[in-house]
Amino acid sequence: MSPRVLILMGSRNDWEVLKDAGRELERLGIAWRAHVASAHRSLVRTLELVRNGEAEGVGVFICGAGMAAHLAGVVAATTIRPVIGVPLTGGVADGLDALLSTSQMPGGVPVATVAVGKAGARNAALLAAQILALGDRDLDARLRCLRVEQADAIAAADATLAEGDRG
Ligand code: RP5
Repeated sequence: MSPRVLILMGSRNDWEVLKDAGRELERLGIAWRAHVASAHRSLVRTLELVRNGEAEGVGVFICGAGMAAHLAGVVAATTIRPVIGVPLTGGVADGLDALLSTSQMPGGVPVATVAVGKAGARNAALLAAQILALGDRDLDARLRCLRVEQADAIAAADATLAEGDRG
């Protein structure tokens, strides 16, 4: 099946975090594919993967990178499909460097930047799903169910607080 979401990561070491995006997409029944593709170490191949993905019908790109995290920006410069950047920890500022590199794009080439690390990887998948759901009623329904389940889980967690814990 052709992927609707392409996950790219700057290093094999980033997969430990980015796999949470794949897991979330899987849960929502969205076809996806992942590649290690560095903006710095393998630029030409990265551009090829983006162009091939676009030709295959990829609707959203998720790009995770740490340190001088230029992957999402380079991908956004190559495609007009939405690009979601996931900044990763590591480097001298432990994620703050990647957050700024990913989010501070010049006007004209947007990257939707999510939180640093695993929460960001998960939210990148959900945001990709929300974008795709604009043209997919079944996916829209699955996302609405997920929100209800999430709220139910919080209510269930609240119910586990002992009376004394409530003050
Ligand atoms: C970035 O540099 C990668 O996204 C990774 O997060 C970071 C370090 O890469 P490795 O040295 O771990 O391969 O390009």
